[in-house]
Amino acid sequence: MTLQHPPRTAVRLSSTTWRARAARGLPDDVRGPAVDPAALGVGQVHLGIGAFHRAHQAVCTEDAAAATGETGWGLLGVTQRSPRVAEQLRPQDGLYGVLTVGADRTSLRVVGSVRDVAYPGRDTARVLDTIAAPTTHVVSLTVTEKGYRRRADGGLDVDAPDVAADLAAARDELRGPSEAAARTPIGMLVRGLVRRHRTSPAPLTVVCCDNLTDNGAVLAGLVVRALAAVPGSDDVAAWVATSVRFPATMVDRIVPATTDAHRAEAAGLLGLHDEALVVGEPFFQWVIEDDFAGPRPAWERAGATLTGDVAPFERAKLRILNATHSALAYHGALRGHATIAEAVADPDLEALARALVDEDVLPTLVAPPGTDLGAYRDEVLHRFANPRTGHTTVQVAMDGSQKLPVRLLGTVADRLAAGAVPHAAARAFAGWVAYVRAATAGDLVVAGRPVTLDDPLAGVLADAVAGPDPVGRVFALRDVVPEPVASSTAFRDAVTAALRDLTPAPAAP
Ligand code: CS2
Repeated sequence: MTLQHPPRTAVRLSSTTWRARAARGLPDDVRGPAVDPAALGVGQVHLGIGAFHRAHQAVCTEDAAAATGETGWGLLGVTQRSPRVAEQLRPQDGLYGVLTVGADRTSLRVVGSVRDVAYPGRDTARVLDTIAAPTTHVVSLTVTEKGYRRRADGGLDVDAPDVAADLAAARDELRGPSEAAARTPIGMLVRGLVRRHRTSPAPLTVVCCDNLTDNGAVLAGLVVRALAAVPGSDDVAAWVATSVRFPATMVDRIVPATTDAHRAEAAGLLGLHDEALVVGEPFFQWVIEDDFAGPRPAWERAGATLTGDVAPFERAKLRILNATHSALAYHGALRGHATIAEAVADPDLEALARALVDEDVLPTLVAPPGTDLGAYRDEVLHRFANPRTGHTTVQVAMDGSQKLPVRLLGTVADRLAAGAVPHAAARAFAGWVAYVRAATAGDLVVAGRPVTLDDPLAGVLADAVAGPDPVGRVFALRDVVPEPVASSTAFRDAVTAALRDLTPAPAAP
């Protein structure tokens, strides 16, 4: 049976329709906000209000508020380049559903912690005012790897026109409010910090929730670099050094793109149409460095772990979960598998994922306290196998040039430093090169649909893989393959050999 998008006449979720719905009684598998949304004031600004944040931190923030009874932890969510999420959430008074799809149970929860949504193209002034407000204590981010605008050496790309425009606006902001629309998340953050310093320099905590190694320190470094490029901002930089904290975090929940079938399923449970629905697996993990400049939601009362050292959790998650995810996505798509669940059910690909972890990743890791990494690997593969998630290989395959250096090449560098050639990691990397080549040549069809390359470096990559030595040309891209991996002949040869195995031999004449 094909589930259809609910009819346009279905009543839309909003605070009024939700109240009426709840008054009629809810089925066991549907629940409402844990707090009264109307009673919440904004205490946190979130940059990058995509599906991941709404299915992860926004839920935890609401549960933390419910656990303590505090009413100051509502969220102002900020979109990135498009107003779409604002247009989905505003007519719904910020309410949205999270459809949790377990292998054998589905449930729906309406979340009310997002109290306001802003689109930088229109609402930059409001976002800056809210970052500066003394009632705001936390700014958090999920803007994806590419959102940080890092150069190959990890520094901020201050010469990129949009970053430069934001830094010029930050300079204006030193003298008074600059209302120019922010063009990058880092620009929005830095301008917000300048405004806060100018107006009410209360301490602030900036929580990076993206899949980057040492994400807190990385973000702090980008802010410092940005301010160094803003003449006259020394006082702001000194205040940031003393009064703004950047804890590291590890976030984990598989959040596939919402489909019409999900919307229809949610509408069936809720009896209301939800344009802002997000979907997640049952698993949830959030490990946060306990390093805050001021108040924070009591996230530890809502399932998060506050700890002194996030690094072992973050390394294990990036190198086991995210790296095998990518390997399954590229190799899976090349074999025509539409979903990660189908890919991991393919015995060859499950063997590749296990080899990657067992041979190359585990020797580079220190187990986080209380964690058995073998059991963690099995749990991850079990989560991937959940057929209800519907997470597509093509979704995970996106932005490989930004993701692989973080999730795979650290493992490679560590293995090479230990004198080993990481052959399983080479196979994973070769899968990406083959995927890029097939997608840019127009040769990749998954589930009957042609796949094009979705990557900020798509043009450069297409050029690199079109010629006779794709691996050598990709290794020459310093934005993608940094030293010392780039100069390892052994690793390059292993990738070349693995790519050869992935390339069908030309048909006999
Ligand atoms: C995935 C992640 O799309 C991807 O690159 O590997 O989004 C993954 O689902 C999350 O990190 C899980 O926490």
